[in-house]
Amino acid sequence: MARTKIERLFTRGKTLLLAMDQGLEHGPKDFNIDTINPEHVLDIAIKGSYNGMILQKGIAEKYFENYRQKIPLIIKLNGKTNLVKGESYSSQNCSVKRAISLGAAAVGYTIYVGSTFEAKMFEEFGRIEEEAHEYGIPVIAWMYPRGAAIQDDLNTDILAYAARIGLELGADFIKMKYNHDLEGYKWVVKCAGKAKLLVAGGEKTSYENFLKEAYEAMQAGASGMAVGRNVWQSEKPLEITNALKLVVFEGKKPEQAIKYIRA
Ligand code: FBP
Repeated sequence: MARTKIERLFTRGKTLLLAMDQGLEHGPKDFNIDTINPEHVLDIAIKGSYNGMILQKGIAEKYFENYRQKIPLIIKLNGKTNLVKGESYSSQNCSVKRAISLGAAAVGYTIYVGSTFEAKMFEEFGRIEEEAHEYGIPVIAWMYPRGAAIQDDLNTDILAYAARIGLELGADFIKMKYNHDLEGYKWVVKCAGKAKLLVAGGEKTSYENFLKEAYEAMQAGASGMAVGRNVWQSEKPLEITNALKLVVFEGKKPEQAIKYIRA
């Protein structure tokens, strides 16, 4: 088995990834006349020196060629729309081999922990994890508790369980939501063990809230963030990026970092 190259996604042991798979997950409502063009968001990723760009394969195929040398690519191998109701299942739509031919430095896959389709996602993820590691690339698992069995998807014990499952299944990175329980989240990070925990951004909120969330996540021991809407839906995507970098890479407090966003 090849040695998994995870270092290329880090800056001084931490990472900041930009995600743009929301067109599939949520639909065009997340975008405006500028951000609907993938190149607009890719330019933010380059100018902001993100450690990686998360895309579905269709966007990578048609837009990533000119960015190939500039930023590591992470291909999300599964996805779903928000049109289908009921138990959540995110099906695989791209192979590891195809992702690698597109230049992927890592691959990602969402598991809805607690869904009645959980076993199916474990199986798909198991195959992906083995194949990706054969090629020597890391795997990011979006570990999202969701389904009728989950009463509170942000419950600390549930998040801790989801993080542990990610470790047990072989993920190198576990991407999950933050639940504003700083002390409890330290346990969540511990449960992820040697898998690196990355916090997802979520719906757009104020700069203050976003930076506070990032700060708390880092205080809890997270290895970084994988964010989307809070950056590219912002009127000041590069300024919020710079503020976020101060928090993630330099441990600056939110009230210090926010000064870098001009009024
Ligand atoms: P955001 O920072 O915009 O929330 O993006 C992170 C992410 O994990 C995306 O990769 C994905 O499209 C989205 O969140 C899914 O979130 P949800 O399933 O909660 O709608």
